[in-house]
Amino acid sequence: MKKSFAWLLFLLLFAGRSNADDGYRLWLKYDLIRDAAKRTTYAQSAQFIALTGNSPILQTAANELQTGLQGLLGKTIPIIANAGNRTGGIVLTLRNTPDAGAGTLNDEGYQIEQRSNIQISAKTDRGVLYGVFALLRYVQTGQSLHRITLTSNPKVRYRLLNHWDNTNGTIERGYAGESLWKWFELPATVDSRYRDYARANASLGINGTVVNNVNASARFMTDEYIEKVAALANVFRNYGIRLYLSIYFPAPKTIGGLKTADPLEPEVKKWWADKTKAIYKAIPDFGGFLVKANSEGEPGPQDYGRTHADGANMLAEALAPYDGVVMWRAFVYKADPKADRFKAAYEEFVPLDGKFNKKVIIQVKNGPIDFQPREPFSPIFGNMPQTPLSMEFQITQEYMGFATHTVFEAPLFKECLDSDTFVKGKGSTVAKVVDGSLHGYNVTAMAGVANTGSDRNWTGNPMAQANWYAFGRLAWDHTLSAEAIAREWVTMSLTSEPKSVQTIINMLLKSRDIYVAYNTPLGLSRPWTGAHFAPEPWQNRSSRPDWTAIYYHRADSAGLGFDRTTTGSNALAQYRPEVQQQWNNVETCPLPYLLWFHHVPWTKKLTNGRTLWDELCVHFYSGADSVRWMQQQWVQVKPAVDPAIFADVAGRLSTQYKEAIWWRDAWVLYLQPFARQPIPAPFKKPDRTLDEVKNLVNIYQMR
Ligand code: GCV
Repeated sequence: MKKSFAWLLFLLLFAGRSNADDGYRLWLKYDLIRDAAKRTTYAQSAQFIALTGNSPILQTAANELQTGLQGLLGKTIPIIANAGNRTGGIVLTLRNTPDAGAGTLNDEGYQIEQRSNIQISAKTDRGVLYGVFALLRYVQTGQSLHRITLTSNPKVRYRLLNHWDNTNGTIERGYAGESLWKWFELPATVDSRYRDYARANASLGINGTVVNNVNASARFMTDEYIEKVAALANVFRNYGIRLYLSIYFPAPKTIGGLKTADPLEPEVKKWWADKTKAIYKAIPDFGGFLVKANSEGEPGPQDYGRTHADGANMLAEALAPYDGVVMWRAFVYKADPKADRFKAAYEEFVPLDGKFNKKVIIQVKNGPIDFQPREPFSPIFGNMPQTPLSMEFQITQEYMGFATHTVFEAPLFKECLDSDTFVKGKGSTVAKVVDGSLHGYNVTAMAGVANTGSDRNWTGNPMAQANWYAFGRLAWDHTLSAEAIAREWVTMSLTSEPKSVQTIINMLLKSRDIYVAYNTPLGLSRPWTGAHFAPEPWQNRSSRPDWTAIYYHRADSAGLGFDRTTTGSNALAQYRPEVQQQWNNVETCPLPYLLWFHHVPWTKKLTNGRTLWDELCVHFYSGADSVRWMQQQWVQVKPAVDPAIFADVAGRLSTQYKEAIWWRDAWVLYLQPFARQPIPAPFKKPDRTLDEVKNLVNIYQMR
């Protein structure tokens, strides 16, 4: 009897959610706060919303505040034009002069202060909108508004999602359905989901979106598509989000009828200038161009004997009359069997430092290879002091188990941002390069390759919403901890029951290391080919050497790993001596990076006393076992989480477990003949053969 009462109480207090949550509302659920006393306290400070000023974004801010509070407090808070002498409300104000109290704010920052009213002030309407979402977050996470005083400025200026979406509705590396953009229907039909997409992003402070794939179609430069994207931009604008386009470098030829796309040819320059003008006519706040050129078969300026700088500067000149930028990607590598792909981007870009137009930002992936589960930071960071560098993270889980595996990426993002480049002495972190504080640039950016799609819950795996959330929050403020971000997301999206919140946070924070352990431990990388999902460490044939698995792990009878010291490719020389020192000695190199930089004998004793082979086995086996642990953790939170979401995640975790064992078996069975070592106790030899695992992979790769 007593027990059932307690259970009922628990449900009343914490199960603040509607039935059968489909995940659509993301972290903007705004379910009624069950605790009436708390509700009353919040309501006392939110008796009205006063909106001084007038702009579509300010109106959005007031409406969002009203919608959020309506859900959380269960009543409609009136929006009024002026607070006058009234107290106990929330006042949204634009303060343009620094002495008016917003002196410490940058253009998009906000200040929240409780005096007789709660004042949300900012220099721009976007700042007010971000302040509104911050206030709602406070309430959603149960924090007190009493004497709240909060000032927050975004640390980088351009905070963007990059969508790798194609004209036919597919998404390159998308695992949550089709593209959100319904190109066949646009511009006449404007799906209401575009607005929901915009508000989710605005709630995180994301202020730009590149809507099409970097492997771009020239069609986006046609009048037909400019009209379509303009319809999207019209929706995004009210949420402070600017639209950008990826461009196909030879577009002047393919759709412009020119004989060349040489960036130094006057007719090519004119074509881009005219095209840019047409885009701005349709989209006055257009953000600019994102470019993948001379990369993985995409054409670019080098096809005409020109440099990346020539190409980027030509586009920057076209953008000169407007407030737009060029984001030129540094993801390049040539098919040279003797070269080390690790070094390629640095070799092409660092010599161009100082040669780019001031409107150009070079967009650099976090690591030197390609979004691996764990990579050292790209050595470009810190080594182009005269060029703004943007961080490109991948939110979509191309190499992280797609939407099946639960991998919380905030620890990965943080690991890279907090890495020390030492370019200006200790403390010269990658984050300080990206936010411009190290080299004094004010054109700063961070981009995340989106994991959104047409699935009702946006990201396929409900837990992957946390990665979209984490990217946005870190783009705003890279000093936030992964734990703080996880806590916000869990509380707003899954449950507010304290024990369950903690259990899910623990699970999320460990999930990335768990994935690395069964997938690519100790600094292994790219054991995949085409699909980027199934293990294929044996893969030794491809159209290019750096698209085989053996190129990366280099397993042989002597050992495992890629020697990037002076006896090997010497890629380490691209880092400062202090960084080199951390990694260049096999005796002291931290284990997570060991095989990135060293070819290590199988029986070599590592810093923890185990041999390399034994240590690998510990990772493969304990990694797979830890997925079991994640399943157990998830079961514990069942009473506190929506049943539909619970079941969805539970199903994915069970597949993840099966696949983790698959990964473990593939690696162990493939590597053992090289290592010629027994599988150490207490681990058991896989109960299938290497051929059986290979067969599974072959079937997986079939159409
Ligand atoms: C958009 C990797 C991915 C490609 C992607 C490329 C890039 O190679 O597999 O799908 O192309 O990175 O970032 O340009």
